[in-house]
Amino acid sequence: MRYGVLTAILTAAAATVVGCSHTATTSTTTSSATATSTTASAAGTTSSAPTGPMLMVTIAAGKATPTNAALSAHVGQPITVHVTSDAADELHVHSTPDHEFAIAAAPNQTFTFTINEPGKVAVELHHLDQTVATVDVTP
Ligand SMILES: [Cu+2]
Repeated sequence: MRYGVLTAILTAAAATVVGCSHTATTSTTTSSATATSTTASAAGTTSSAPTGPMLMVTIAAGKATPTNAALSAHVGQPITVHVTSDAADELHVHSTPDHEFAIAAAPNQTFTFTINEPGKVAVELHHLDQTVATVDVTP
């Protein structure tokens, strides 16, 4: 007879967590077309930051690729997302702290970020509600 009470409590607890918490912290956008020059030429003089993984995202006619690509990176390693899109969207990196980038309807947009804590981090497109990649972050 007491099982009924227990079930009610568990049901209430399960109903709380839904979707991604959308903290409106606008992380400093140090991205866009200006930061592209260094990686292209290997003969550059400034050599310090090790290049991390790169993700190519394409958004066209309401569809995005890839879907949940597997990336791996180390803590603090720069991760680059290269986007070509025909629509505005929002790129959300579910790390702590999170990163949010505004995607324009334009080709060749580059966003770079780092993740400070180990774990699995989802990279989402908010308008299309799609996870384009999950980053496995190791120490
Ligand atoms: Cu999100």
